[in-house]
Amino acid sequence: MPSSPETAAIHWPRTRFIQSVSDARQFPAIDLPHIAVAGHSNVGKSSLLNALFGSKGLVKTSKNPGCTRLLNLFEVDGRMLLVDLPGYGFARAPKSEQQRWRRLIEGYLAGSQALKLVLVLLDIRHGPKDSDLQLISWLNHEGIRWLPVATKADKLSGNARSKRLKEMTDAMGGILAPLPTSAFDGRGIDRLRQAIAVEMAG
Ligand SMILES: Nc1nc2c(ncn2[C@@H]2O[C@H](COP(=O)(O)OP(=O)(O)OP(=O)(O)O)[C@@H](O)[C@H]2O)c(=O)[nH]1
Ligand SMILES: [Mg+2]
Repeated sequence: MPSSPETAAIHWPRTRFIQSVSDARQFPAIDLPHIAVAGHSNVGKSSLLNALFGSKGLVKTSKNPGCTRLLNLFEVDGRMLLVDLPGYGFARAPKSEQQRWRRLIEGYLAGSQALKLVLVLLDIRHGPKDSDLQLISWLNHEGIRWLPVATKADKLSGNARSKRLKEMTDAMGGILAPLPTSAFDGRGIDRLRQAIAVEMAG
């Protein structure tokens, strides 16, 4: 039976770590479309990747912001490369380090021909910050597709969650509503795999 985006999305059976790079020019020559995971430091980028991969420890996470300092590349099922980016906006890091991260992230996002989709992660407890809105406006300007993803959805319930999602949608221009996810209880993870499969098929 041919696999539709929906059936192909349910599992990502073969995920492997490829390499960490400290400069976007060091990317290995692997001819696969890229999906990057972007967002503030500590928003839950690496944890979300572990949830998508169905693994506990493939991607390193930490309660301390600034855990991911390089671009970490993962190949999923021979179909795509997932790129875990360092977080932006970690004010306590030394200025020189912040600048290095910024150059690394921007160098990658601006220069990658293979980049097909950016997951823009937003903590459900906070609205989008200026740096998130700047990223979104830049992605729109460059014509790079992006999907908003609300992380840590286990932290808010019921009305508070719906209200926050609506506020986030409005702040981002009112077109795309963030998909609520939790790396802790797994909600939204299947739907996110499906949304990615649909984007990759389109
Ligand atoms: N409650 C809750 N906590 C989460 C969730 N996802 C991540 N966290 C916590 O948030 C903290 C940061 O998680 P990471 O996945 O390392 O965040 P990151 O965005 O990769 O951080 P940097 O690499 O520093 O930019 C850790 O303490 C995680 O346990 C979630 O879905 N729910
Ligand atoms: Mg990380």
